[in-house]
Amino acid sequence: MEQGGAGNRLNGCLRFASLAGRAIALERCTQMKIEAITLREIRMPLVHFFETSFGRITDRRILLVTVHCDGVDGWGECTAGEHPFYSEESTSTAWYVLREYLAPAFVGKNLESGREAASRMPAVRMHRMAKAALENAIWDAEAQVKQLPLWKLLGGTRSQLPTGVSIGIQNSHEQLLEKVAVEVAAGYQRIKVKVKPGWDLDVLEKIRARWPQILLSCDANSSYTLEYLDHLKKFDQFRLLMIEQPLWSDEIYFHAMLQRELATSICLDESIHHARHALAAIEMKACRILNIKLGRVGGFAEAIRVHDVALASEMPVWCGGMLESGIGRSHNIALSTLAGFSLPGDISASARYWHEDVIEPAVTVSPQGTIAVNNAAGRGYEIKGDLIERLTVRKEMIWA
Ligand code: OSB
Ligand code: MG
Repeated sequence: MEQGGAGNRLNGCLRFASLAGRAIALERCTQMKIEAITLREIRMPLVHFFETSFGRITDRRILLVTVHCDGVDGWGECTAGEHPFYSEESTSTAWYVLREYLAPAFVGKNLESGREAASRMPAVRMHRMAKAALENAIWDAEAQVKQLPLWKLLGGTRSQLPTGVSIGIQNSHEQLLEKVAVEVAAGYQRIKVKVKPGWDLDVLEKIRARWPQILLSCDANSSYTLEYLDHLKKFDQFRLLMIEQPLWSDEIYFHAMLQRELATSICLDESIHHARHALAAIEMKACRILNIKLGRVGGFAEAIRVHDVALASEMPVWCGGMLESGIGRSHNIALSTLAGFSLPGDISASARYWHEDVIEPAVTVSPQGTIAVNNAAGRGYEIKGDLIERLTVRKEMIWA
């Protein structure tokens, strides 16, 4: 709904008309003018290091985006890592793309919705985590303007979310088993461990011996090739819920070849950037489960499309995590309320990552391993502005 002059524009409000002396809601007017966009980088030390097949990290450098639109601030988190190892993006490349291309295309513009923002992204190839940070901030603002919980705006229906944990590679098997014990005792519904050649069969064997019944999966982050076929077949004995992204990060077809040889279900993470990839993977039978990450697919609009494609094929999905601060975490929670998110997600409690999270309340998980979705308008968690200021190491405001 493009409107005429400024006087005609009613920003972020319910428009009422008085009819026969009674006020009735005519329409929800959500024209949002983006006055400015703030980019900031915060540094947050992790409670415990996190190690995958591509390395160990102890401190996060997180890029946050704030869209300022008449009285409402929408927040988005960029899930790019410190280094371009999980994907080609990093905190620094996302800053560059947001600063030079994405933010300038949106400041001074009127938008109705996060979905519209997705359709108006400038023609920058890839850099989906940078785009997602901005698009998701606009959805966050839209939910506040409409006074709706973000999860309802997305079309979610679930109110109790099954939750799992992702446990990185540790210094020793003993240290890993201790970590698993802590998370099982906390009630998490699914334990996922990182694997790579040299940290796989022994580890899974020890976990299974001690916990024969838990829902267990593993994530290789692309650390195997088809030369490991016989080795990967040995994973079948552990009755895993899935093996996540065993092969190359840019491959779908060869995962289909591998899936035919394994009893264990493959779950794709890195390979899926959008709904067409999801459809291709489903058609090729390259996996039986999909991990959906907001940043990897470029934001809420595409994440919903990936979800819809999977749901139509009855392929279960779950929400992946990228060691997010509370802001990204709250968005992951909102996404996980969609009907197809039937498997436990990596959306675990704030305290597993941070001494103090940047949102209030912190995300907590019940002894049954669920997160209760709250009904407050917007993302459902307040921003701790003072803490974020203290954690900020660089900040730039972009005006029209
Ligand atoms: O592959 O899921 C992954 C973290 C960084 C990069 C890739 C991955 C992960 C995780 C962390 O597994 C999940 C979490 O946020 O707890
Ligand atoms: Mg993964």
